[in-house]
Amino acid sequence: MPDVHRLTVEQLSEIVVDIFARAGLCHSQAHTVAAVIVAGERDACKSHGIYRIEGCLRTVKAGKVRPDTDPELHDYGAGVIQVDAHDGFSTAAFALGAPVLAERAHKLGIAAMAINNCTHFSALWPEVERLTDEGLAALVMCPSYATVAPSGGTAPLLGTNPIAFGWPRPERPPYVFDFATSVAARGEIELHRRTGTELPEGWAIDAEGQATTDPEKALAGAMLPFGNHKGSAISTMVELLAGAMIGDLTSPEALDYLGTTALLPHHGELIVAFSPKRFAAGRPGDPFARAEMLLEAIAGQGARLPSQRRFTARGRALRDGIELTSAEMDSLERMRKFGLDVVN
Ligand code: NDP
Ligand code: PYC
Repeated sequence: MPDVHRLTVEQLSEIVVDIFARAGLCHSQAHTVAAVIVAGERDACKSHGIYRIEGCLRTVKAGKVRPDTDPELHDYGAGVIQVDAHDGFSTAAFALGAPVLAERAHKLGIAAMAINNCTHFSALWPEVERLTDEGLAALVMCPSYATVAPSGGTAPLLGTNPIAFGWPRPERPPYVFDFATSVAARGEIELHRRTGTELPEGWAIDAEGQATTDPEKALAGAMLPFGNHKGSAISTMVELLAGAMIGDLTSPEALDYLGTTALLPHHGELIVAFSPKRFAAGRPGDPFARAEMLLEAIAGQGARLPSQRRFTARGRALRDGIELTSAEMDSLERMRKFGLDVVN
């Protein structure tokens, strides 16, 4: 018999919210954290799905994230708004600030939101899609903790520093890309470690700076930026804009603060929203129609657009349910029953 359990999005959400509520998360934290984790499973993004719950619980237990805090919005009517997460999860801070960010971008053409003092572990596309749903283009980025060697370097310094972009499309899912600026997300390496599979070549170096395909050695050594010096430079930009510029921790500082990569990183996040209508005002052509010509030309060559796999997985999950293995169901049940006692 196949080892597959099918749950609806609502069923899985109920379980994950319950786990977090029992672990002491208040309503806003539990619901927003559960939402991104369930969205990860729904969209077949396993590196940021239910396996992250354990890390959340460990970070709560270590006292490095406040489970019962509410974020605070600082808005003076300008193009930059700030949300202090008060050492809670970034997801609750984003949920508070997103409507104000969207309103401001529609009004001014461009607006930015800095989230400070947050624990951040999630994929960025749920936030990008929140803004493309409002007809806005969006750019989101954050540091992580020092686990990636700069191109030409030999030791961890940069984070896996994700960057994501979204463009709204009429009558279709948005154009969205979202990736780590390392060759792969650290979550992917952890999943290889758990399944005992070798890494593809070129992902990481060991503690002596030698190339390795062993996930244990990679985790003890350093990951590599994608595209050599190009990924390294984009990753550095993320440190500057979403770390130094917003007055929050860079990846090396985030690692110093935690002292370990076994807990989820604490730092800030930068979200920029653009109104294509405002930028294109007075210029020839409709920006959305022109974008369609480009995107259709890309797809017309047989190239797949980023997020296409994810949207297909979402459609399947909404139709047939989210598939989890018995081991995953057991793990959820254990976390629900024993809460913070399941983690050290
Ligand atoms: P992937 O390499 O799996 O995917 C990156 C992007 O490229 C996705 O948008 C993906 O779309 C797209 N893509 C993949 N293959 C193709 C292809 N052949 N043609 C066109 N597009 C393609 O992502 P990563 O492993 O780098 O990152 C995974 C997640 O980890 C991200 O969501 C990121 O935000 C998150 N992350 C979070 C961190 C944090 O600190 N919070 C740190 C690092 C990563 P599709 O999904 O449809 O395959
Ligand atoms: O997968 O690289 C990663 C990651 C780091 C923090 C959250 N996700």
